[in-house]
Amino acid sequence: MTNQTILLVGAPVDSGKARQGCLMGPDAYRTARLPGALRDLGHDVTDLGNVAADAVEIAPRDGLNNLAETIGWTQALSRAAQAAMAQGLPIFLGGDHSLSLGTVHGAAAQAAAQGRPQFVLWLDAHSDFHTCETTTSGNLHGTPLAYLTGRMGFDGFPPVPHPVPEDQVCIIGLRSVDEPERQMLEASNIRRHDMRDIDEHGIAKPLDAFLDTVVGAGGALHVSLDVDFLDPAVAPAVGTTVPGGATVREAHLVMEMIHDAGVMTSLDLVELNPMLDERGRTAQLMVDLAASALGRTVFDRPTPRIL
Ligand code: EXY
Ligand code: MN
Ligand code: MN
Ligand code: MN
Repeated sequence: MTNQTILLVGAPVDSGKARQGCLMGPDAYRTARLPGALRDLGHDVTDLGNVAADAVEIAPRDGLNNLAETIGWTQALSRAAQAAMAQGLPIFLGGDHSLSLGTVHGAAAQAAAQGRPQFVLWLDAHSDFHTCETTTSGNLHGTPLAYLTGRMGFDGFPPVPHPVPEDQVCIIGLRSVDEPERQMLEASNIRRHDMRDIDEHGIAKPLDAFLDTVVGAGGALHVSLDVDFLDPAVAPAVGTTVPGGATVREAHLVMEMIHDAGVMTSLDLVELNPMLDERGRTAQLMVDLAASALGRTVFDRPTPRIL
């Protein structure tokens, strides 16, 4: 794989849920040496700093938390994603998962401009498939996949002129799905693999099938990696831990296969809450996973740094 131009885009979004702390995520990734880890692999890395949310005035809506702020982030991050994708491969340093409302919106617009089909790989314990009408928590980090696949119920958000087709979305890692999400998922063509599926068949087979589809279509692949995809025993720094998640090696294998497929065009690192971390180990694991997705192999891992 040739060296790539990588743009780091800080997205300190904390509006998608009640518990605060994800706004510190971008600096935790910088402190855990994400830029250096990618440069060590030979990539050209530019840190574009942090995006700021647009100021949006919209009446609060009952049952939805931080609506105006989240719309402001969606607008700003969609523009930032389109601009960065024109220059290289952006890595969005989150920030909670509501940031993907904007990053994938922008990525899909850029892919459409290039005439490439957009694919999305969602690595998450949750399906994040609520609309503003079905959410009971009111936390908008639980909604991006519904918005991005073009569902109704997102009044006030930017229109979605390039919805990602359902059969071009694959969720891996599921183990916490709310009833309305389950019903909508079952009525959809979204590819989904829960942890039982992974236990029974392994993680490589469904991922390989999806990546083959992306490669065959000449697609652009956006990867959205939620910290809670991982088992909380190895990744405690997230507010929405669910036991029974991916192991360190399963997660690395996913990233290594993504690298080998050569189709990743953008990446989100989301939901890291440094307030909940233990000596930076979750931040460090996320950095190592990003490095695997960008070409680090099992044979060239450096001796771990002691944080
Ligand atoms: N389904 C739950 C809700 O809507 O509140 C939990 C969503 C958690 C979303 C996290 C980030 O993946
Ligand atoms: Mn998520
Ligand atoms: Mn999650
Ligand atoms: Mn294959």
